Amino acid sequence: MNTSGKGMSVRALSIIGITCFIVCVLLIGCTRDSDTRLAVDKDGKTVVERYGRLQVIGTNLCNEAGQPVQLRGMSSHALHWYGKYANATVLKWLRDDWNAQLWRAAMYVTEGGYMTGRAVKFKMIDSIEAAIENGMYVLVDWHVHRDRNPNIYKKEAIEFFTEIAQQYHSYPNIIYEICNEPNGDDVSWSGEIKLYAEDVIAAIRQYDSKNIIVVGTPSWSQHVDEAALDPITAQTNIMYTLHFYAGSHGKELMARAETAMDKGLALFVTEWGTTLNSGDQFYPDKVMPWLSFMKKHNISWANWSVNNKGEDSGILKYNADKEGKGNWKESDLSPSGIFLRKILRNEIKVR
Ligand code: IDC
Repeated sequence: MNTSGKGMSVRALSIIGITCFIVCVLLIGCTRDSDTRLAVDKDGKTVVERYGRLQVIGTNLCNEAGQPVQLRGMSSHALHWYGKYANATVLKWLRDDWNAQLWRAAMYVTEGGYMTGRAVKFKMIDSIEAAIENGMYVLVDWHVHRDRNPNIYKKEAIEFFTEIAQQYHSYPNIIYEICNEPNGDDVSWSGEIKLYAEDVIAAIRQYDSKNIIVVGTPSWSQHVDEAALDPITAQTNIMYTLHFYAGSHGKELMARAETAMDKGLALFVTEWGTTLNSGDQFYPDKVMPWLSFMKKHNISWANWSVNNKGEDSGILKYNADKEGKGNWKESDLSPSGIFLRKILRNEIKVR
């Protein structure tokens, strides 16, 4: 009798033990999710309040405590065309309804941007102020694109970043992105981009010794492997830009990214699209492997982009939210917008 009673209790104990173990695993899983994937947590703390000053350790972006983090959020379209969304109301909407932790403010250098209209700088300032107000991180993007070689406007870039660093160095929200997409066969990493980067980084570091600086890489930020052969070693908290458009880029680019990480580079996908690199057509199925890849490697990202131009990569339908007020209904969103919102809200699971 006694023995069988003992047998029962051992069995009962082991069932209780296993159940506790499963519950603990689930709880740890959920805690990890709520810690790493919420713009605002259940206690009302914003991501910047929780993570503080970011730092690069090895190939990882880490919080102030040294734990790897993955930031996820949205990019603006060109601030001089669609700067109406660069305000605290839209960012709050992106934070609270979309669960976005990050805003990328894309300030084009040419194509009607900074070089021909310095007033666009105030859209950048609005973005930074809105991000600070909402406890979000903000990528301050010097959007080299058609101008190809960042050295052409290096003097202006140095002036611009010096001013931003002087004004905002005390805010952990700021992430400097010093050249979006250098491109062209004559614009190599060691011959052009690295030299530009070293000068701009030195200018920023005069005032801001800590905040992360992300450096563009050759061929529209698709050759992180070339930067990995000759990285910037004089400074810390440096990351490298990787860009992809899911309809155009797949395994080959992921392999290049892995090569770079194996060599010790920390990567940041400051821009990616659900479309072809032209911005057309929508490829949700081709996005999923990329999202898994970025989750696996803890690579932070911003999706292109918040606009109502009617392009497939834009999250708003043509002419929706003409004034930049946020408060979007599902009927305001493009297919890409509906998809992105679900990804950010963790309603589509990324494995
Ligand atoms: C595109 C915009 C488009 C605009 C064009 C101007 O989506 O509306 O007319 O710029 O040059 C990038 C660039 C980004 C591009 C985007 C899509 O960083 O500026 O935006 N893209 O083509 N790199 C790869 C794709």
